[in-house]
Amino acid sequence: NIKAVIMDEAAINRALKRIAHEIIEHNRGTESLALVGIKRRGVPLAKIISNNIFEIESVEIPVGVLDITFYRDDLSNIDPMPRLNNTEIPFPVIDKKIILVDDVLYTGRTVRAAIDAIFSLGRPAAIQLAILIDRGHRELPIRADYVGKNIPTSQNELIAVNLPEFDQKTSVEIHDI
Ligand code: 3GP
Ligand code: 5GP
Ligand code: MG
Repeated sequence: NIKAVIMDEAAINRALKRIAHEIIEHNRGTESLALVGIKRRGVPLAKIISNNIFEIESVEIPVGVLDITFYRDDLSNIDPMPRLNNTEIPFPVIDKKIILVDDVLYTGRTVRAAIDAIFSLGRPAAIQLAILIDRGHRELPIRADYVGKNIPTSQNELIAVNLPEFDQKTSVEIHDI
């Protein structure tokens, strides 16, 4: 049950360009940077950010993929512990500045699991977090370094992030459950 469109395609593209600039500024360039998208929708976002950085700096930042899902025994039951399914990180994480990318930041449990997964592969120089939407309701001391948009939500609202790989449109919407 859709309540409002919060970002259209132009707004999403502007936010992802700004985040690319912020990443370069914050890290004083692109040295040692690597992006890791969290499946599913964090992956196309990480690729767009990598493309945006290439347009600004002419440097190709590698993109890895982490698959962290919440175990569900039915559609309404989400296990509080997210579990790691799959990693495709085609570069050594040792001494890299890893930027995790996800669509929505909520409790922070997915990001915690992602940090664990990175550390199981080696010791990075740093881990940073880029997120398209921060919807609040954190249950862990985790915050994002780069935020597309803060959207305060209630627990019975849902943020729909629509991206071409998975959806017929490009937008961010608020829904009632
Ligand atoms: P996505 O990463 O492709 O967007 O978290 C697994 C998937 O379930 C996500 O897919 C996300 O879109 C969707 N999802 C929607 N609402 C929720 C929610 O409240 N909690 C979790 N864990 N996932 C949600
Ligand atoms: P967290 O682990 O922070 O609670 O939740 C983050 C993960 O759950 C993200 O990967 C995101 O895809 C999903 N998620 C949580 N809430 C929402 C939401 O309202 N909308 C969407 N699209 N995904 C959500
Ligand atoms: Mg996600």
